[in-house]
Amino acid sequence: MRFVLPGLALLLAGAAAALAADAPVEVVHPWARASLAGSINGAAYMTLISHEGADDRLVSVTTPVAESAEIHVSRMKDGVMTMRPLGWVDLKPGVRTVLEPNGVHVMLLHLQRRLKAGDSFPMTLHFEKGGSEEIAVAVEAADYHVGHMEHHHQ
Ligand SMILES: [Cu+2]
Repeated sequence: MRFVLPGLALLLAGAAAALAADAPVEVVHPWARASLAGSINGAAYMTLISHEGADDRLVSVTTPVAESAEIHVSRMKDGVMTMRPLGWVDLKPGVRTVLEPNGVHVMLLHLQRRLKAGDSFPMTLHFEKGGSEEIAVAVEAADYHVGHMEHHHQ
């Protein structure tokens, strides 16, 4: 057994590399907040790692779960969290780009249905060079992220 485990680890590492090679941009833990009562918008987050040899950009996002999806960035201004649209998200080869609460996020405008914890929905990421990538976004409990709920459009 002593010698089997390192071999297995190598195999798994190989499998992960093969998966990553299939998609130019690796998407780690795509998730969205469960809808609060009365909320019509939502937000999705993920970590992007480009495996291309050159810079790329996430330029747009589409999903059937919302009327439209926009790339936004949040920032604290005078004690209030505000956000504005970003034209794109820059990706550097091999560098983790994190979309997270209080930072860059995918804004889901006019949700077509309530997002419930445990559900998932499809989303397509469009990259400037890396083509398009279909992912499944997991819906996670909203109360897990209390404190990041203040969203005001400028
Ligand atoms: Cu937003």
